[in-house]
Amino acid sequence: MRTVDLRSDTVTLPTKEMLDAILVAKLGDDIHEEDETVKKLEELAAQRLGKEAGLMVPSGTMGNLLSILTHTGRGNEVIAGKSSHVFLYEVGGMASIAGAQARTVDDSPGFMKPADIKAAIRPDDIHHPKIALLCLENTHNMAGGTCLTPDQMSEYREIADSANLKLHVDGARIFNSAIAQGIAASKLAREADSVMFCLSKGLSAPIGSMLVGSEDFIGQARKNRKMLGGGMRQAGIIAAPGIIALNSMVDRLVEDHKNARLLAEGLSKMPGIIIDLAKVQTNIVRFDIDVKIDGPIFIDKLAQRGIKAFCLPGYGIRMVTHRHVSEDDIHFTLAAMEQMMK
Ligand code: TLP
Repeated sequence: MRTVDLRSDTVTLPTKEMLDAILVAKLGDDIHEEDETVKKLEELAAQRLGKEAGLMVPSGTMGNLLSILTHTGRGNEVIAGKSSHVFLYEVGGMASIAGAQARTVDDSPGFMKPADIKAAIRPDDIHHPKIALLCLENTHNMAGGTCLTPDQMSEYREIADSANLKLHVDGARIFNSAIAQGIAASKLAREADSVMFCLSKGLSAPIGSMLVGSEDFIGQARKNRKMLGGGMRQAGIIAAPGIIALNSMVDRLVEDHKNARLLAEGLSKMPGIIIDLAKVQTNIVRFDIDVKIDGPIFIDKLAQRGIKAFCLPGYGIRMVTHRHVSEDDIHFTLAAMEQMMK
Protein backbone atom coordinates (compact mmCIF):
# COMPACT_ATOMS: atom_id res chain seq x y z
CA MET A 1 0.00 0.00 0.00
CA ARG A 2 1.23 3.50 -0.78
CA THR A 3 2.13 5.27 2.46
CA VAL A 4 2.66 8.95 3.14
CA ASP A 5 4.23 9.46 6.55
CA LEU A 6 3.28 12.92 7.79
CA ARG A 7 3.68 12.17 11.52
CA SER A 8 6.86 14.20 11.82
CA ASP A 9 10.01 15.33 10.03
CA THR A 10 11.84 13.16 12.60
CA VAL A 11 11.12 10.16 10.33
CA THR A 12 13.54 11.37 7.64
CA LEU A 13 16.31 8.94 6.73
CA PRO A 14 19.94 9.89 6.10
CA THR A 15 21.02 10.55 2.50
CA LYS A 16 23.58 8.35 0.72
CA GLU A 17 26.09 11.21 1.03
CA MET A 18 25.59 11.14 4.80
CA LEU A 19 26.11 7.37 5.00
CA ASP A 20 29.23 7.63 2.82
CA ALA A 21 30.59 10.41 5.05
CA ILE A 22 30.30 8.14 8.10
CA LEU A 23 32.68 5.61 6.49
CA VAL A 24 35.49 8.12 5.98
CA ALA A 25 34.96 10.36 9.04
CA LYS A 26 38.08 11.08 11.09
CA LEU A 27 37.34 9.79 14.59
CA GLY A 28 38.76 10.15 18.08
CA ASP A 29 37.63 10.10 21.71
CA ASP A 30 35.25 13.04 22.01
CA ILE A 31 35.29 12.99 25.82
CA HIS A 32 38.95 14.00 25.41
CA GLU A 33 37.82 16.45 22.68
CA GLU A 34 39.89 14.49 20.17
CA ASP A 35 37.26 13.73 17.56
CA GLU A 36 38.04 16.03 14.62
CA THR A 37 34.66 15.49 12.96
CA VAL A 38 32.73 16.43 16.08
CA LYS A 39 34.91 19.51 16.53
CA LYS A 40 34.27 20.53 12.93
CA LEU A 41 30.50 20.17 13.38
CA GLU A 42 30.54 22.11 16.65
CA GLU A 43 32.49 24.96 15.03
CA LEU A 44 30.18 24.97 12.02
CA ALA A 45 27.06 25.02 14.21
CA ALA A 46 28.41 27.90 16.31
CA GLN A 47 29.35 29.86 13.20
CA ARG A 48 25.92 29.33 11.55
CA LEU A 49 24.16 30.59 14.65
CA GLY A 50 26.66 33.40 15.28
CA LYS A 51 27.79 32.05 18.66
CA GLU A 52 31.20 31.39 20.20
CA ALA A 53 30.89 27.65 20.71
CA GLY A 54 28.77 24.58 20.05
CA LEU A 55 28.14 21.20 21.65
CA MET A 56 26.78 18.10 19.93
CA VAL A 57 24.12 16.26 21.92
CA PRO A 58 22.21 13.06 21.19
CA SER A 59 18.77 14.71 21.07
CA GLY A 60 16.87 17.97 21.19
CA THR A 61 15.45 16.97 24.54
CA MET A 62 18.93 16.65 26.00
CA GLY A 63 19.97 19.97 24.45
CA ASN A 64 17.06 21.81 26.08
CA LEU A 65 17.60 20.06 29.40
CA LEU A 66 21.32 20.91 29.38
CA SER A 67 20.51 24.51 28.70
CA ILE A 68 18.09 24.67 31.64
CA LEU A 69 20.49 22.76 33.88
CA THR A 70 23.34 25.10 32.98
CA HIS A 71 21.45 28.41 33.13
CA THR A 72 19.47 27.77 36.31
CA GLY A 73 19.86 26.46 39.85
CA ARG A 74 17.60 24.14 41.85
CA GLY A 75 14.27 25.74 42.71
CA ASN A 76 14.68 28.45 40.08
CA GLU A 77 11.79 29.38 37.84
CA VAL A 78 11.74 29.02 34.07
CA ILE A 79 9.22 30.99 32.05
CA ALA A 80 7.98 28.95 29.11
CA GLY A 81 4.96 28.68 26.83
CA LYS A 82 1.95 26.65 27.98
CA SER A 83 2.18 24.47 24.90
CA SER A 84 5.96 24.58 24.52
CA HIS A 85 7.82 21.35 23.83
CA VAL A 86 10.10 21.90 26.80
CA PHE A 87 7.10 22.01 29.15
CA LEU A 88 4.78 19.45 27.55
CA TYR A 89 6.93 16.85 25.84
CA GLU A 90 10.24 16.50 27.65
CA VAL A 91 9.11 14.12 30.38
CA GLY A 92 9.35 16.80 33.05
CA GLY A 93 13.16 16.78 32.87
CA MET A 94 13.20 20.45 33.78
CA ALA A 95 11.68 19.58 37.17
CA SER A 96 13.03 16.12 37.84
CA ILE A 97 16.62 16.61 36.71
CA ALA A 98 17.32 20.35 36.65
CA GLY A 99 15.13 20.93 39.74
CA ALA A 100 13.58 23.97 38.06
CA GLN A 101 9.95 24.98 38.20
CA ALA A 102 8.05 25.99 35.09
CA ARG A 103 5.96 29.13 35.09
CA THR A 104 3.82 28.87 31.97
CA VAL A 105 2.43 31.68 29.85
CA ASP A 106 -0.18 31.46 27.09
CA ASP A 107 1.50 30.83 23.74
CA SER A 108 -1.49 29.76 21.69
CA PRO A 109 -0.78 32.28 18.89
CA GLY A 110 2.68 30.67 18.51
CA PHE A 111 4.40 33.20 20.77
CA MET A 112 4.11 34.59 24.28
CA LYS A 113 2.83 38.15 24.45
CA PRO A 114 5.45 40.45 26.02
CA ALA A 115 2.86 41.81 28.47
CA ASP A 116 2.07 38.26 29.66
CA ILE A 117 5.75 37.52 30.21
CA LYS A 118 6.20 40.74 32.16
CA ALA A 119 3.18 39.84 34.30
CA ALA A 120 4.71 36.41 35.00
CA ILE A 121 7.99 37.87 36.22
CA ARG A 122 7.49 38.34 39.93
CA PRO A 123 9.57 40.84 41.86
CA ASP A 124 12.22 39.72 44.27
CA ASP A 125 10.48 38.66 47.49
CA ILE A 126 11.20 36.28 50.36
CA HIS A 127 8.38 34.00 49.12
CA HIS A 128 9.38 33.84 45.46
CA PRO A 129 11.82 31.56 43.69
CA LYS A 130 14.62 33.14 41.70
CA ILE A 131 13.35 33.64 38.17
CA ALA A 132 16.26 32.58 36.03
CA LEU A 133 15.34 31.79 32.44
CA LEU A 134 13.00 32.71 29.61
CA CYS A 135 12.54 29.85 27.18
CA LEU A 136 11.22 30.49 23.64
CA GLU A 137 10.38 28.12 20.78
CA ASN A 138 11.14 28.93 17.13
CA THR A 139 9.42 27.49 15.12
CA HIS A 140 6.57 26.79 17.51
CA ASN A 141 5.61 23.15 17.11
CA MET A 142 2.15 22.99 18.70
CA ALA A 143 1.00 26.30 17.19
CA GLY A 144 1.72 24.82 13.75
CA GLY A 145 5.30 25.76 12.89
CA THR A 146 4.94 29.51 13.38
CA CYS A 147 8.03 31.75 13.32
CA LEU A 148 9.44 34.24 15.81
CA THR A 149 10.94 37.27 14.06
CA PRO A 150 14.16 39.19 14.88
CA ASP A 151 11.99 42.10 16.12
CA GLN A 152 10.16 39.84 18.54
CA MET A 153 13.51 38.46 19.69
CA SER A 154 14.75 41.99 20.47
CA GLU A 155 11.65 42.63 22.53
CA TYR A 156 12.11 39.37 24.48
CA ARG A 157 15.77 40.28 25.08
CA GLU A 158 14.78 43.60 26.60
CA ILE A 159 12.36 41.87 28.95
CA ALA A 160 14.97 39.28 29.91
CA ASP A 161 17.58 41.97 30.59
CA SER A 162 15.19 44.04 32.68
CA ALA A 163 14.69 41.06 35.01
CA ASN A 164 18.19 39.63 34.74
CA LEU A 165 17.03 36.44 33.03
CA LYS A 166 18.93 34.26 30.58
CA LEU A 167 17.26 33.64 27.24
CA HIS A 168 17.16 30.17 25.67
CA VAL A 169 15.63 29.28 22.31
CA ASP A 170 14.34 25.81 21.59
CA GLY A 171 15.15 26.15 17.91
CA ALA A 172 14.58 22.50 17.02
CA ARG A 173 13.41 23.86 13.63
CA ILE A 174 15.18 27.24 13.61
CA PHE A 175 16.38 26.70 10.04
CA ASN A 176 12.76 26.30 8.91
CA SER A 177 12.08 29.66 10.55
CA ALA A 178 15.11 31.28 8.93
CA ILE A 179 14.31 29.94 5.46
CA ALA A 180 10.65 30.96 5.74
CA GLN A 181 11.68 34.52 6.66
CA GLY A 182 14.50 34.66 4.11
CA ILE A 183 17.12 35.48 6.75
CA ALA A 184 20.20 33.85 8.27
CA ALA A 185 19.58 31.71 11.35
CA SER A 186 22.19 33.84 13.17
CA LYS A 187 19.76 36.78 13.00
CA LEU A 188 17.24 34.76 14.97
CA ALA A 189 19.87 33.63 17.46
CA ARG A 190 21.51 37.01 18.05
CA GLU A 191 19.55 37.95 21.17
CA ALA A 192 19.68 34.49 22.75
CA ASP A 193 22.16 33.27 25.35
CA SER A 194 21.72 29.74 24.04
CA VAL A 195 20.01 27.98 21.16
CA MET A 196 19.29 24.30 20.66
CA PHE A 197 18.61 23.09 17.12
CA CYS A 198 18.05 19.63 15.68
CA LEU A 199 19.99 17.97 12.87
CA SER A 200 17.67 14.98 12.88
CA LYS A 201 14.41 16.61 11.79
CA GLY A 202 13.93 18.29 8.39
CA LEU A 203 17.72 18.35 7.91
CA SER A 204 17.64 14.53 7.67
CA ALA A 205 20.63 13.58 9.81
CA PRO A 206 19.97 10.26 11.57
CA ILE A 207 20.92 11.42 15.09
CA GLY A 208 21.82 14.58 16.91
CA SER A 209 21.13 18.12 17.97
CA MET A 210 23.35 21.09 18.72
CA LEU A 211 23.52 23.48 21.63
CA VAL A 212 25.27 26.79 20.95
CA GLY A 213 26.20 29.75 23.15
CA SER A 214 29.20 31.46 24.73
CA GLU A 215 32.49 29.56 25.34
CA ASP A 216 31.83 29.67 29.05
CA PHE A 217 28.23 28.39 28.79
CA ILE A 218 29.20 25.56 26.43
CA GLY A 219 32.10 24.58 28.72
CA GLN A 220 29.67 24.15 31.61
CA ALA A 221 27.11 22.41 29.41
CA ARG A 222 29.82 19.97 28.27
CA LYS A 223 30.43 19.00 31.88
CA ASN A 224 26.68 18.63 32.50
CA ARG A 225 26.37 16.52 29.35
CA LYS A 226 28.96 14.14 30.82
CA MET A 227 27.00 14.03 34.07
CA LEU A 228 23.82 13.04 32.20
CA GLY A 229 25.67 10.27 30.42
CA GLY A 230 25.55 12.11 27.11
CA GLY A 231 29.31 12.23 26.59
CA MET A 232 30.20 10.04 23.64
CA ARG A 233 33.44 8.53 22.37
CA GLN A 234 33.98 8.14 18.58
CA ALA A 235 30.99 10.39 17.99
CA GLY A 236 32.27 11.56 14.62
CA ILE A 237 30.03 8.92 13.06
CA ILE A 238 27.12 11.07 14.26
CA ALA A 239 28.79 14.38 13.45
CA ALA A 240 29.68 13.47 9.84
CA PRO A 241 26.05 13.35 8.64
CA GLY A 242 25.39 16.44 10.78
CA ILE A 243 27.93 18.43 8.78
CA ILE A 244 26.18 17.45 5.56
CA ALA A 245 22.83 18.34 7.13
CA LEU A 246 24.07 21.88 7.80
CA ASN A 247 25.89 22.33 4.52
CA SER A 248 23.45 20.76 2.07
CA MET A 249 20.01 20.26 3.55
CA VAL A 250 18.97 23.73 4.72
CA ASP A 251 18.01 25.32 1.40
CA ARG A 252 15.77 22.45 0.37
CA LEU A 253 13.44 23.15 3.33
CA VAL A 254 11.70 25.56 0.91
CA GLU A 255 10.22 22.47 -0.79
CA ASP A 256 8.74 21.23 2.48
CA HIS A 257 7.22 24.64 3.12
CA LYS A 258 5.65 24.73 -0.37
CA ASN A 259 4.15 21.29 0.16
CA ALA A 260 2.81 22.26 3.58
CA ARG A 261 1.09 25.28 2.05
CA LEU A 262 -0.42 23.17 -0.73
CA LEU A 263 -1.70 20.71 1.85
CA ALA A 264 -3.10 23.44 4.10
CA GLU A 265 -4.88 25.23 1.26
CA GLY A 266 -6.42 21.96 0.08
CA LEU A 267 -7.58 21.11 3.60
CA SER A 268 -9.02 24.59 4.15
CA LYS A 269 -11.51 23.97 1.31
CA MET A 270 -12.93 20.84 2.97
CA PRO A 271 -16.05 21.16 5.11
CA GLY A 272 -15.48 19.97 8.67
CA ILE A 273 -11.85 21.09 8.81
CA ILE A 274 -10.85 24.06 10.91
CA ILE A 275 -7.49 25.48 9.98
CA ASP A 276 -5.79 28.85 10.40
CA LEU A 277 -3.88 29.37 7.16
CA ALA A 278 -1.97 32.32 8.60
CA LYS A 279 -0.25 29.92 10.98
CA VAL A 280 1.03 27.66 8.21
CA GLN A 281 4.40 29.35 7.81
CA THR A 282 6.82 26.42 7.58
CA ASN A 283 6.53 22.62 7.32
CA ILE A 284 3.86 21.95 9.96
CA VAL A 285 0.13 21.87 9.25
CA ARG A 286 -2.15 21.63 12.25
CA PHE A 287 -5.91 21.56 12.06
CA ASP A 288 -8.99 20.46 13.96
CA ILE A 289 -11.68 18.16 12.71
CA ASP A 290 -15.24 19.22 13.39
CA VAL A 291 -16.69 15.74 12.94
CA LYS A 292 -16.96 14.50 16.51
CA ILE A 293 -14.87 11.41 15.92
CA ASP A 294 -12.16 10.98 18.50
CA GLY A 295 -8.77 12.04 17.17
CA PRO A 296 -7.12 8.59 17.62
CA ILE A 297 -9.97 6.86 15.74
CA PHE A 298 -9.71 9.39 12.90
CA ILE A 299 -5.93 8.88 12.77
CA ASP A 300 -6.41 5.08 12.63
CA LYS A 301 -8.89 5.30 9.77
CA LEU A 302 -6.58 7.68 7.93
CA ALA A 303 -3.70 5.21 8.38
CA GLN A 304 -5.87 2.53 6.76
CA ARG A 305 -5.81 4.77 3.67
CA GLY A 306 -2.02 5.02 3.82
CA ILE A 307 -1.75 8.43 5.49
CA LYS A 308 0.07 8.63 8.78
CA ALA A 309 -0.55 11.74 10.91
CA PHE A 310 0.10 12.85 14.50
CA CYS A 311 -2.77 13.12 16.95
CA LEU A 312 -3.06 16.24 19.10
CA PRO A 313 -5.29 16.71 22.14
CA GLY A 314 -9.03 16.94 21.43
CA TYR A 315 -9.82 16.95 17.73
CA GLY A 316 -6.43 18.23 16.65
CA ILE A 317 -4.29 16.68 13.93
CA ARG A 318 -0.75 17.55 12.86
CA MET A 319 0.81 16.79 9.50
CA VAL A 320 4.48 17.57 8.90
CA THR A 321 6.10 17.71 5.47
CA HIS A 322 9.69 16.62 4.90
CA ARG A 323 12.16 15.23 2.36
CA HIS A 324 10.24 11.99 1.79
CA VAL A 325 6.95 13.76 1.00
CA SER A 326 6.50 14.88 -2.62
CA GLU A 327 3.94 17.20 -4.18
CA ASP A 328 2.21 14.12 -5.56
CA ASP A 329 2.01 12.70 -2.02
CA ILE A 330 0.19 15.87 -0.98
CA HIS A 331 -2.42 15.34 -3.72
CA PHE A 332 -2.76 11.71 -2.60
CA THR A 333 -3.22 12.89 1.01
CA LEU A 334 -5.81 15.48 0.04
CA ALA A 335 -7.79 12.87 -1.91
CA ALA A 336 -7.75 10.52 1.11
CA MET A 337 -8.78 13.34 3.45
CA GLU A 338 -11.63 14.32 1.15
CA GLN A 339 -12.98 10.75 1.23
CA MET A 340 -12.57 10.63 5.00
CA MET A 341 -14.44 13.87 5.52
CA LYS A 342 -17.31 12.64 3.34
N1 TLP B 1 9.39 17.01 18.60
C1 TLP B 1 8.81 15.76 18.17
C2 TLP B 1 7.93 15.14 19.26
O1 TLP B 1 8.63 15.07 20.44
C3 TLP B 1 6.65 15.85 19.48
C4 TLP B 1 8.04 16.00 16.89
O2 TLP B 1 7.66 15.00 16.25
O3 TLP B 1 7.80 17.16 16.53
N2 TLP B 1 11.81 20.88 20.60
C5 TLP B 1 10.84 20.83 19.68
C6 TLP B 1 10.17 22.09 19.27
C7 TLP B 1 10.49 19.60 19.09
O4 TLP B 1 9.53 19.59 18.19
C8 TLP B 1 11.16 18.44 19.50
C9 TLP B 1 10.76 17.08 18.94
C10 TLP B 1 12.17 18.54 20.46
C11 TLP B 1 12.47 19.78 21.01
C12 TLP B 1 12.92 17.33 20.98
O5 TLP B 1 13.76 16.78 20.04
P1 TLP B 1 14.22 15.24 20.16
O6 TLP B 1 13.09 14.43 19.63
O7 TLP B 1 15.45 15.18 19.32
O8 TLP B 1 14.50 14.96 21.58
